[in-house]
Amino acid sequence: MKRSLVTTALPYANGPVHIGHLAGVYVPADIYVRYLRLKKRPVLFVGGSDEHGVPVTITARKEGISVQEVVDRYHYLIKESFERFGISFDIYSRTTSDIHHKFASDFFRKLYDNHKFIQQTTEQFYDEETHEFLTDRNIRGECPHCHTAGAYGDQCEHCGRTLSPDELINPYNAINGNPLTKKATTHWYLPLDQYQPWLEHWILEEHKEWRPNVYGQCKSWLDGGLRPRAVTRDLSWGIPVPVEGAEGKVLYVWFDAPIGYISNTKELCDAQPEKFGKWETWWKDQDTRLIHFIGKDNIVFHCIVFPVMLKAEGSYILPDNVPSNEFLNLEGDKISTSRNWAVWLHEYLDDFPGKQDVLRYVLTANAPETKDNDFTWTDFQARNNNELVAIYGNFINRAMVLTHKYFEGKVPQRGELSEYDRQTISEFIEVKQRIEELLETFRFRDAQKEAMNLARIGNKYLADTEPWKVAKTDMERTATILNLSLQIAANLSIAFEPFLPFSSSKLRDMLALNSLDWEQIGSIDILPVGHQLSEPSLLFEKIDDEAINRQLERLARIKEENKMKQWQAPEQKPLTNIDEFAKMDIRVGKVLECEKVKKSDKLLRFLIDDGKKQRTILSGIAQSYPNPEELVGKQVLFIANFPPRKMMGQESEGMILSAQDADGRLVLTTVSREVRNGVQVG
Ligand code: B3M
Ligand code: ZN
Repeated sequence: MKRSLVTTALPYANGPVHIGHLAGVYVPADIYVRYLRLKKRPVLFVGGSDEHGVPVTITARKEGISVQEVVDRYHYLIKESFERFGISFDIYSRTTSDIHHKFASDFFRKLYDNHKFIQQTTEQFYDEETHEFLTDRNIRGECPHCHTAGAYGDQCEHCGRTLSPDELINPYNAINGNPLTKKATTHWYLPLDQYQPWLEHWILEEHKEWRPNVYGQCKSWLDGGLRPRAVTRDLSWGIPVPVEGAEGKVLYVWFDAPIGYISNTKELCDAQPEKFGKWETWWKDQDTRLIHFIGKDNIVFHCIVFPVMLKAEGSYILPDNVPSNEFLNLEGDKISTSRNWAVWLHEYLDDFPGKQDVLRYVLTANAPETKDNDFTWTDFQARNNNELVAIYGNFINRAMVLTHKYFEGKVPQRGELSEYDRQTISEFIEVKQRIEELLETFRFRDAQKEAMNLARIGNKYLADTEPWKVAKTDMERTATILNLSLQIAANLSIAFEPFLPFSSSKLRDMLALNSLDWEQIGSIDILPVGHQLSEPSLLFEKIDDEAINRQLERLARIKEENKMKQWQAPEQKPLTNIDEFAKMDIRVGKVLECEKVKKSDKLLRFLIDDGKKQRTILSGIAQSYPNPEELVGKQVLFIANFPPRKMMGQESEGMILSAQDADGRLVLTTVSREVRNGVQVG
């Protein structure tokens, strides 16, 4: 029997974790590991925080604290979030540990000694004052394309073009504004190109079973031709490059982070050898299958770069599968830590205490396994109320309550089975094999659907057989129905264990079921006759509109704040002149009437005293002024000499001037002191 080593991407300790992390990586991995454990197959589940890289250093600088403080704060927060959601790691460690530093350093040194790297010296941007080389993100300057100031060394956020720092006009240090010079620096590169033929065979020929999104991404990298990649950086935060003369250089974060999978395994095995054996067995024995759970932005590192590192080292096994998910969006928008567009796990638990399984359920039901998917709060509520509560919870509650009512909470004796009983049994008996097939092939969404089907079968069975009615005339039949229902409930507590571990354990408590044996799924003799059940309690609770609205309001608030934050004054238009301006007849007029145009949600109809006559002007600002009456009596600026034009069947004579605020709201322009109606502006 092959043993499985399951790893999950090491999240950057630069912020809390959110539902995207959980849905993409940690819940599927946890389902898989729990399943393997239930199948009694040897498995090791390794996680940890990625504490190197540039972003943590930027956060530290921004907040005026040390990098160590940043990674400490988030490492413990992330670790706790995972624990609270039942992600059952055997170890969750961190890449700042001494063990990891030494291990990654030795790994590098071995490749170095065996001449696996190429060494190259290039000219890079340098800050003479702070004595540091800058990463692309930390270099800013004028965009060579649209000439916006402050474009980043890797991209101009204004025109969206990808840049390299060399293209920037007058590059400067983004952190202190210092001008930059060029200086020569030496780095070590992993010659990926040399491994291209091997990778093509190993992935494209030998791993056709990988998910199409993973296989496809690898193929396109390979088709594009691989190039050497630098595995060192000029930075002070990280693992020092263990080579003479490499002072001030550290291992590139993507070089050391995947080694974290190995060093964390070593940390665990060294601490508890009797329980977990030797770390080498997990990493070097051909009977281990290595499985990396990751998000799609990490595919190249896990399918190409890390395998090349392992291959170059020579004594390691290679990943057997890399079940990577696509992305989960939130209410239609990409999840973003910097824009606070996320549902943070620690906040979710404050808002929905005890409802870990609800989130696990919804994230698996919507898992972005084959394409990007969307998390919405209304779907969350619907899945809880209509599936977990109405089907699974309802079934369990009825079975429990009725058994207490008619049989003092003891599992009653089954009599002869009816045709319908037999049909029900035959339906759920196949569920085990189907769930297994789906889990073995990493189709967690469908696997959970099968488990839910089992609950559906049970719920339908009770609804159809109506034991509460039968009990009036036939206790023997009632006993049979409830016995079967309780057996299905026991089945559910096992089948749902990988997906909803908290509810499964609660259900087993209710059923007073101590054992947990996966192989019993499909059996109708899990609970012996006369077995005393515990008191019933609700397995799931309804989530009301109020709780959902609170979440939606929070997101709406964040969206508003982001709009304001991201706003930038628009670029100046091309030069014009006084003659062009003089053609515009801009005047002041007083609002006499203002009302909504019927059947239009955008237009307001203004009646204006323009000093000579009353004129009607239609203006598309209704959404910014929900109470148009408030504008009556105000003086506004308008262009008087636009040709009249018809809108929604009414003629508009001119255009009222308004300013568009950062949040998109339109604000009418006016004069700072009352003037005569009809005066000109210029
Ligand atoms: N920390 C990137 C990420 O969180 C990186 C993963 C490392 S896995 C070895 O997406
Ligand atoms: Zn630009």
